[in-house]
Amino acid sequence: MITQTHLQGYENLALEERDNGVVVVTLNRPTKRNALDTATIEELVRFYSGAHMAGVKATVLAGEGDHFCAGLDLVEHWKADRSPDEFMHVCLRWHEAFNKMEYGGVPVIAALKGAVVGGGLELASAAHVRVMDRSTYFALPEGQRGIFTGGGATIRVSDLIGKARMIDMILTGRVYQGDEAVQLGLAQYMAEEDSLAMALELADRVAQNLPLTNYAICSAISHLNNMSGMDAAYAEAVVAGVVNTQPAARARLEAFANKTAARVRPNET
Ligand code: 1HE
Repeated sequence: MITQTHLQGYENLALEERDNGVVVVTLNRPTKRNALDTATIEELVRFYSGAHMAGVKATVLAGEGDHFCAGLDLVEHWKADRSPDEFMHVCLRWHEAFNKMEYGGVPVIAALKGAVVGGGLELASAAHVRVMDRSTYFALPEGQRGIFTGGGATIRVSDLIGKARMIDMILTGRVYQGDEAVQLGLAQYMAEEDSLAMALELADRVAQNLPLTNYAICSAISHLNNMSGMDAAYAEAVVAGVVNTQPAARARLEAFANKTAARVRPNET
């Protein structure tokens, strides 16, 4: 049961609770191609900061309209004529939001379409799973706009596709799309029909995992990857100590021992 107050009071995000603890979080400024203004970032901070405690089991992150997200709201940024200090703090709020997504323990499955560009790609990179479709394209137009990434692309996009490709994207404005984008790692799935439908299917499956297991997958792995190998191995053992002995896991282990649990089989070809 999700705490209902946690789903109320949003203007730039549309939240839809499904019956299995999954919440669809939709960027809801289609006339602005879901560009990220400061108000949207604050709503992402609020939602993802409290999602685990509110009982959300998984989220699908989507965009209203034809495009997932056009990145930083360039018009707001231009009009505000910010000082370096002000824009540093804008970026720190982006990091707050995206870190809450990546490290918050609640699975985030992004349903991508159309433009996933600039800060839109930084947002998508903070999701745990990305599903694209044939309309989806990825770019970092910052180089051409006379600016620089500030929402984590230097880290997360580099993690996905490697530093050299990330540098090429921002330097030359290179666009990736189609199967090549999946092969490079910008998305894990290509939906031939509808990325939202596939993301919902994945979220339904993920929501059946035990919450503590998902918490470890969607928080500990990112933390462990920031540590030295020795420390990560130690911390992984500690996490496994907690997760692998959780009482809720005993029924699942017993089902395997009793041969009533599903076996792992190859996909049908
Ligand atoms: C926007 C934004 C935006 C659209 N900020 N308002 N991001 C970019 O450089 C991408 C900029 N956007 C585009 O290239 C295109 O808008 C799209 C390819 C995404 C969509 O094209 P299209 O033809 O469907 O729409 P449009 O006519 O360009 O825009 C429709 C409206 O959305 C229009 O507003 P209107 O009030 O004149 O109707 C646009 O101004 C508005 N719009 N994109 C503000 N980004 C922490 S650092 C992060 C650095 C970055 O993210 S750099 C931003 C990169």
